[in-house]
Amino acid sequence: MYACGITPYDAAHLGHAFTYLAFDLVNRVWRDAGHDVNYVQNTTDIDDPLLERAEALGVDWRDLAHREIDVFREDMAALRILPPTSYVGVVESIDLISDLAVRIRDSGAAYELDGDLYFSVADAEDFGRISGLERAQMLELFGERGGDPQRSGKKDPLDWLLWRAERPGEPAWDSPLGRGRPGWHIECSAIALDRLGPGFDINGGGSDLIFPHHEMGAAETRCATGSANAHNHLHVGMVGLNGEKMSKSRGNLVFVSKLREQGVEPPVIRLAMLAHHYRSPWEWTDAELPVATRRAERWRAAFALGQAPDAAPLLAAVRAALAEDLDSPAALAAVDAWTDTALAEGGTDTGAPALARATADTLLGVAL
Ligand code: 5CA
Ligand code: ZN
Repeated sequence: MYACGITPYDAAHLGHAFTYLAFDLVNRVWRDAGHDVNYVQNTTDIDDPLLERAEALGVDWRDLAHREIDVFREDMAALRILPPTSYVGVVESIDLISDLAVRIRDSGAAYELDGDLYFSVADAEDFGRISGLERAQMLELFGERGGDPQRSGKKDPLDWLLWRAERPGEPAWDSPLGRGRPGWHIECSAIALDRLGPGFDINGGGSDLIFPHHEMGAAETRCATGSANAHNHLHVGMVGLNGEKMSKSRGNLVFVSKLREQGVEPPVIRLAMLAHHYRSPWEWTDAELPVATRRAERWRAAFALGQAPDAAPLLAAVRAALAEDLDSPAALAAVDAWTDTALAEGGTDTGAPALARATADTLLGVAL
């Protein structure tokens, strides 16, 4: 499994956490089923937004990245999001990335423009298969999400950058393509191909990455290897605040680290997110935390009972809910139902509270 990781120029917000929670549920379901999971996540530790923010703050881009990576990993650990098998940075992968760009160039699907290397969309087989978008929508999103449809000299406005030749004042690395740095999509293609090979099970991230990122990345892998990168794509709904997608560029953020500083318990944050299905976009509001806090209190009280109703059916219900496209709201409802009965009527099973607690902890990552 490959999940697109953060660009570390700002602390992890609830949108990021919600995306990595979805992958964490897949990881937990697979492990529960006895699979060995190889889960790779990149870190975009060199890219335009990171350089721009570092310049605005007057700090070195490497220091900014290290600092934000540390905060992100602490937040993820606090939320009991199991770490990937490997976190792979772009800076440590420059050779892998430039090698893949060379393979694409040698296949004839790329061309040079003033020292930069572009993928020619005309050579992308099945372009649009992942996003299902019309060309006009593609052009709009490409412009909004890091692309350069306006650049003159390209064969097609949708052609995308594989390798950016060195610019004065920008970091650059030596490569067979000359000194420069990678374009965005190729980092994920190269890292996934190296660590997982083509044909791995799940590739994904937030739904803001469907186009252009995953469409263009899939085209790169198909061009270089002749096969699909992943059998399935998983895209997580956007978390918003005040009617807009929560995003670093808009600045309308609720940070996981801030909530923790304010004393909100990590399992409460996790419960608030689990109340939303991973594919649905939703808005963070002030109502989230009181509901999650109350739920945590009731679960905790039930798990502390000396005896309760048999929890084996609860374990089965949580497994069944997660098997149904990671239906976490249904899983929470199953624990709520067991909790309500346990607190209202008690029970006779002395092992049940521990089994219920272990179910919440192991499958849902809610440790109470
Ligand atoms: N480094 C690239 C991916 S290679 C990137 O998109 N970084 S990011 O820091 O902007 O986002 C990290 C992850 O969080 C991505 O999977 C992205 O799709 C997801 N994400 C960003 N904002 C939100 C949001 N508001 N709601 C849900 N997921 C989000
Ligand atoms: Zn990515």
